[in-house]
Amino acid sequence: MRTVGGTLEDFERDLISNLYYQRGTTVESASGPDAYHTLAVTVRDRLVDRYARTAAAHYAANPRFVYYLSAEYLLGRQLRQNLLYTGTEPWLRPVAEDLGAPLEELEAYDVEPGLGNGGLGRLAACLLDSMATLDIPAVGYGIRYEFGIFKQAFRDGAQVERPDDWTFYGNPWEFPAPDDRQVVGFYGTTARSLDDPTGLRRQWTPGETVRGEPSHMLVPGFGTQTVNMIRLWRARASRESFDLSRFSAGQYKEAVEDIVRAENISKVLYPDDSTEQGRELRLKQQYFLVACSLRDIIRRYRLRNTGWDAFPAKVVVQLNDTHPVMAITELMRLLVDVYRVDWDLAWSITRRTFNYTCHTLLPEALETWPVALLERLLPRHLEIIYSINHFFLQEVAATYPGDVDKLRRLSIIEEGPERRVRMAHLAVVGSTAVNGVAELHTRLLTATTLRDFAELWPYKFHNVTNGVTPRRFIRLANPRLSALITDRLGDEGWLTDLERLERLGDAVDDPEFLARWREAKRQNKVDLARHVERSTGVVIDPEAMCDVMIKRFHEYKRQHLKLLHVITLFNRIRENPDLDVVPRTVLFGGKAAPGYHAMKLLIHLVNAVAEAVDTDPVVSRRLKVVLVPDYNVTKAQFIIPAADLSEQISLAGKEASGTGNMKLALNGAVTIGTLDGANIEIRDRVGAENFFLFGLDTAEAADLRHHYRPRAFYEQDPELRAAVDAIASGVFAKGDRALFAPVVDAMLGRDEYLALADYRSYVDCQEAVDEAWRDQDRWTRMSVLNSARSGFFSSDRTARDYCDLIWRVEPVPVPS
Ligand code: F58
Repeated sequence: MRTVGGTLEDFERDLISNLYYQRGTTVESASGPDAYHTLAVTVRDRLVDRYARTAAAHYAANPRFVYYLSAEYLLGRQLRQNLLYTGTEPWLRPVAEDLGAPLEELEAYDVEPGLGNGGLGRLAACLLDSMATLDIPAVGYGIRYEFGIFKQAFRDGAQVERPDDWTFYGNPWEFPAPDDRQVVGFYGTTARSLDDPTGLRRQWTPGETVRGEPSHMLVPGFGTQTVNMIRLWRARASRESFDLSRFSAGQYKEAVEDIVRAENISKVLYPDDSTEQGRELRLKQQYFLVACSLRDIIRRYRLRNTGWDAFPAKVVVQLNDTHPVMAITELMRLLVDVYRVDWDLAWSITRRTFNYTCHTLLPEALETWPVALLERLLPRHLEIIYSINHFFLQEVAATYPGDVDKLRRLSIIEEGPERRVRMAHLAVVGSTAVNGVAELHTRLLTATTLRDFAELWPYKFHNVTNGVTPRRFIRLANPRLSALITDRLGDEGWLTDLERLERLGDAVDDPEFLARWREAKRQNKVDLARHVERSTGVVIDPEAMCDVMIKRFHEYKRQHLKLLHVITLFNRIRENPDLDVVPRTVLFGGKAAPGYHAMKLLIHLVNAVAEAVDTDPVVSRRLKVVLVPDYNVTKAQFIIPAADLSEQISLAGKEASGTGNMKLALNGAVTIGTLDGANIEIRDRVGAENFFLFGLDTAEAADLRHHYRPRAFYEQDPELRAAVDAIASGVFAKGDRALFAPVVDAMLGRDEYLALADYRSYVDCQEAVDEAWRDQDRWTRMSVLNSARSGFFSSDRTARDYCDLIWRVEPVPVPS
């Protein structure tokens, strides 16, 4: 099915033609970017026919569509993916030769669109991939940030952020669609609608308008004909915004002011939710995304449908966290004010249209917006929120008569010195279904963060455990292991039916298979070593255990706990140079938000420890520490296949799910982890004997928090003390005791995430890891079983769960 018609000769002919007519050049004089761009459009064009047939099939079937609204997408590189999905992958080498461009160089131009921060953005990309693969009619909506997630570099070990100018060479994967542009308003005033006696319909006159210009990227399914799309909006000033008279008068800055203001909306992805700065711009982004997307959704709905009654039957909107939740008020505004639908009917339509996925448990990560800001920026939406809240609280009061505290807790408005709108509450009130992203997460969500809502509407809450696409995260990332698996299982069917990996379980008694498995891992480590040496200069030994911690830097994820372990190993080897230790390469990857000073300092410390380890002749033979710069999807695809040990060490009850944990297990890394997020489900499936468990569970952590004294742990445990003291002593800062003092103070002061409490259990568990590693047969069996039993964590299963539990959509096959 994955053939696209045509032969290598056709492909080569198109390539030369595209090079000539699109880039205006020839093979002899083509530059690297010319070659890349030409190859990209030639591959892309092979998806266009499928895309057109998908649109036709959808038009004919008039099905229910899933509209995925997300402020973030981390799509990863497109070239290899689209080669694979069009069946042209084997041609890459001959074609690169034709173009006279080394493959590595071609790939280097394939810049990933970093339109997201971390797991939430990558989950969106995995779900789109799976929906297309399952023939689900779906569109992803997002923002086409001009600058994506910053590029991370290190200066003397400290993180510095550089802008991500990802479209510098152009983006061959997108199609502009200027005909579908939309106009969005901000600020202004509202007034009564004279013909509406209820006062619920009002008129908004915005004080500023901005144009949203869409472009789309194709989202092909694997092994099927469906090609869906992701539509990204870019903010532009309306044409009238350019003040020609001012320009002519030499007032250049003033002449373009409005243009700059408008275009700032899609200028940059927010890497941080902790600073006050730019809050208004961020809210503008959020509203811009939902306003453009809803207008587009309505436009699409009206192509085949009339009236509003059928709207929820044809449209289901999934809100990826609270960032697009203003869509609830925007749909109400459009229905009530613009299309003159009665409030009650509009509300019923709205609630049946939306669903909300929550991705956190940290109360500080639940978005709220100051009422005063909304009043200025989106005055009509604030009125609508007040009305929604009014009717909602009436309902609550009827259910719990006299319970004022309940009203206060449930209200969409948070009272206090500064009144704020609680976006998660608006999301729950305005949605049919609310879901957490792993079983523990959903349980804790309904028991703590959203408990009052879960009591009020228990039927609204669901769990949909996250997943990852096996196409990108094993087939593309790890071709060696994929080939071995395909060889063992007979065909590539496992790529769309990942539970078939289970059959690898039989192979653990086959020494030849185990040897091939181990060899694939070793080769992957050789490749990784080459990358690491090129990007950091550090030479790593492919025979050493590859111990990997890759994720955003955040206190709750506890990179500092891993570092305490590293320093403990460092101390042990220095004290006893003959100690029999398992050689390890500890590989960190991740960015810290630019305003998150504690985590930036920790990054600095990781680099400092890495240097201390590397420059110690005795230690460096057994231990290496590397912080791979600028961790992103591309780097993940290099690192994950080489990993032996997967570090999933967040404090229990803090990580909603994690998805890196799934990618690593799927690629045969064994996890050391706490009972947190999806670790629990991974352990249940791979078997307790193939998982290194340590640390407090959620209930124990919550208990300890009440009377926690980190110093007590520090004082009782000499190794812990030595590790903390080493940081305090300045050995990692050329004697400067002040530099990393805040890290020590945070540990010994509050130690918010109980790292010191979990230290002993963690370090001892690492001993058990070493012991297992020493028996390479045993380790390889564990590795195979981790992979074999990870089938559940395919995002195809996740997408199916959403379809069954929440979306109630059916596949629409696209004919060849
Ligand atoms: C992540 N959230 C969760 N947020 O932390 C992770 O456990 C989960 O597996 C994943 O979502 C997918 O469900 C996450 O990535 C962000 O990136 C925030 C976006 C807004 C700015 C601050 C970071």
